[in-house]
Amino acid sequence: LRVTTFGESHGPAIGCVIDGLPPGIAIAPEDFAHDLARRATGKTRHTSQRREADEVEILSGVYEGVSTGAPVALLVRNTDARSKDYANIAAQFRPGHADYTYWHKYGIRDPRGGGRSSARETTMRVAAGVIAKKWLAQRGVSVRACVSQVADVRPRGFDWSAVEDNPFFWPDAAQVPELEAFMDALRKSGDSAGARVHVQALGVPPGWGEPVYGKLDAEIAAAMMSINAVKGVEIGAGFASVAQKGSEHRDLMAPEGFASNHAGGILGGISSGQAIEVSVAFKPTSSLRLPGATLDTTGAAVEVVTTGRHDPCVGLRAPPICEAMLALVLMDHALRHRAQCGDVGPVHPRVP
Ligand code: EPS
Repeated sequence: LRVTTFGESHGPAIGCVIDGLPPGIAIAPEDFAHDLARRATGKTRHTSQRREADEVEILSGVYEGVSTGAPVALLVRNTDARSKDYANIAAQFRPGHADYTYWHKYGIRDPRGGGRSSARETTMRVAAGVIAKKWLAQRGVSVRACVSQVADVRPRGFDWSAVEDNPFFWPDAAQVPELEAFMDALRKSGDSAGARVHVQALGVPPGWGEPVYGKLDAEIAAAMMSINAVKGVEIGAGFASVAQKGSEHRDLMAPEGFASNHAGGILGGISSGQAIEVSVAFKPTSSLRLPGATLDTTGAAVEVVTTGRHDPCVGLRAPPICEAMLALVLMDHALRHRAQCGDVGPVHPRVP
C-alpha cells in the first residue's frame, strides 16, 4: 500500500493517490464525510476559522462502487483559502515554521499560505485512512484516538466514551469546561500550545510486522513523524521505559493473556496481539499573533506578527489524522503478512 498526497493549502485543490489497494473494497464519496468533519477547521471557536467543504471526489480506481485494483485518486477542492492574510509575511519567516527550511531547500516562496507545510495536507491522509479503517474493520481491527494532554493539562479521569462528545477529543467530560477556559485564554493571548494524542489499535492479531527492516513500530513512528508539527512518538511505555526495571517493564503472560502492556502491542517489530498503543507529541503552532524576532528572505532582521486564521493548538484536530496513519500502516502490514505468510488471521497456522 502506498499513499502520496498533492496540492497546496491555497491552491485549487488537494488530493491523494492510493496505490496497491486490493480490488473489491466498497468505496463511496459519502464514506469520507464523518472523519473529514472530525478533522476539519471551523467547527468550534478553538480551531482555525477557515471553513472548507472538504467534499471528496473519487477520480479513479473505483467502478460501480468498488475498488478495481487500479490507483485510487481522491480530490478535495479548496473553497475557503484567503491568501491576502499572508501578504505581510510573504517575504518573512515565522520562527519555528517550515517556511524557513523550505526556502533553503527550494529557493522558491509560494506566498499564498502554508502550501505543503499547512495542516491542510492532512485532510487527504484522513481520507486515505477511511479506506484502511474500513478494510481493517472487516477483519476485526479498529483504531481510535484521543487527546491525552494539552500544554500541562492532563485528564484526571479516562473514559473512551467521552472522547467524541466534546471539541477536544478529551477523555474526561468533567474537565471540558477547564479546557475551554484554557483555550479561550490561550487564543486571546495570541499564543499557542502543544498537545499529546494517544492512538490505539484493537484486534490486531499477533504476527503483523517485520523483524528487522520495516519493523511495525518503526513504520508507525515514521508515519506519525511525517504528520506536520509532530515532534515525538512513543510506543507503549516509550521514554518511561528508561526508568523502569526489567521486572516492571516486561508484560507477564498467562493463558488468559498479558498482565500489562508496556510493549504497546509490539515485540521485535511484530504485533503481539495486544492493543497497539502509540502516543504522539504535537508542537505548539508557530503562526502567532505575538511579535517575534526573525529574518526576511534577504537575510535582514525583522519582526514578524502572523495574523489570519490559525490553530492555537493544532494537536486538537490530530486524533483522526493519527488514526488514519495507524490504520494505513496496519493495512500495509496486513497485506505484506498475507503475501509472505498467506494469512491475516489470528495466528500462524503452525502455532497451536
Ligand atoms: C494553517 C492555517 C490555516 C488553517 C490550516 C492550517 O489555513 P490557511 O492556510 O488558510 O491560513 O485553517 O488548516 C486547514 C486549512 C485545514 O484544513 O486543516 C496553518 O497555519 O498550518
